[in-house]
Formats: sequence, C-alpha cells, structure tokens
Amino acid sequence: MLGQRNMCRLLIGVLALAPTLAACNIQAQPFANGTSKAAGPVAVALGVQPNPPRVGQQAELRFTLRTGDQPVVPSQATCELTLDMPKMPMNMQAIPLEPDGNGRCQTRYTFPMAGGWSAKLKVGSPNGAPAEASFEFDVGP
Ligand SMILES: [Cu+2]
Repeated sequence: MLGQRNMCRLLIGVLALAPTLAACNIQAQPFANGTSKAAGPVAVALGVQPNPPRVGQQAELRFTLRTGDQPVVPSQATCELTLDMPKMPMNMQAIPLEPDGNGRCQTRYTFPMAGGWSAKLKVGSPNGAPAEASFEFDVGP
C-alpha cells in the first residue's frame, strides 16, 4: 500500500511528465489541398504531396494561378516562392519557379524540420506591383 505522502509524490511526478508527453505526441494535420488565396488579382491555390509532408522526405508543392476562370500564363506572371517557419524564422532564400504555361508552377522540396511552415508565393505581372499569397501548413515528423 502507498502511504498518503507517497501517493502525493506519485501524483506530482505524473503531472510533471504530462507536458513532456504532450510534446512527444506532435501530430501534423493534413493541409486543405486546393485552398485558394488572393495575390492581387490572381487567385493562387496550393496543393502539397504527400499530405502532410514529412521531414527529410521530398514533397511536391504545386501552385495553380487563375484570374477569373482563366489560367495565368507565363507571359503574364512570374512566381517566386519563399518557405519558412513562422515561429522560427530561418531567413531562407527565395526560389524562382517556372510557370508551366497552363497556370501552374511547382517545385520539389525536402523540409529539414518538422513543425509549422509557411509558403509565400510572390506573383509578379508586367503591369502592376507584385502581390503575395501566403499559406501555412504542417510538416510531420
Ligand atoms: Cu525550424
């Protein structure tokens, strides 16, 4: 039988462990593929594959650009992608993406850390200032 004092110690021990257990139990939520954000007049949608991406494993990030019902073609737009962790800014270099002529630009990327990431796509057009669409998603352990 445990004495009352020992019971108390046990309880304190369990409570002290709880945050540690919670931290070990990080689960990445899948991204809502196809979510669309406005970059000025351009609607940008993101799809990630696999979903959620996994740390150390190559993932595909695919952006679809439209104005109204029309895909944005390369002569109308340039794309530059900046990936980062909002809670732990890493000052990562922007990656220029080549639009495919059918309103899409994509890249493959191996995420070096699990956690919350952001993808900012800067869309430039010949007439008008560049605009940016920002997405946030989880990278799983
Ligand atoms: Cu980080």
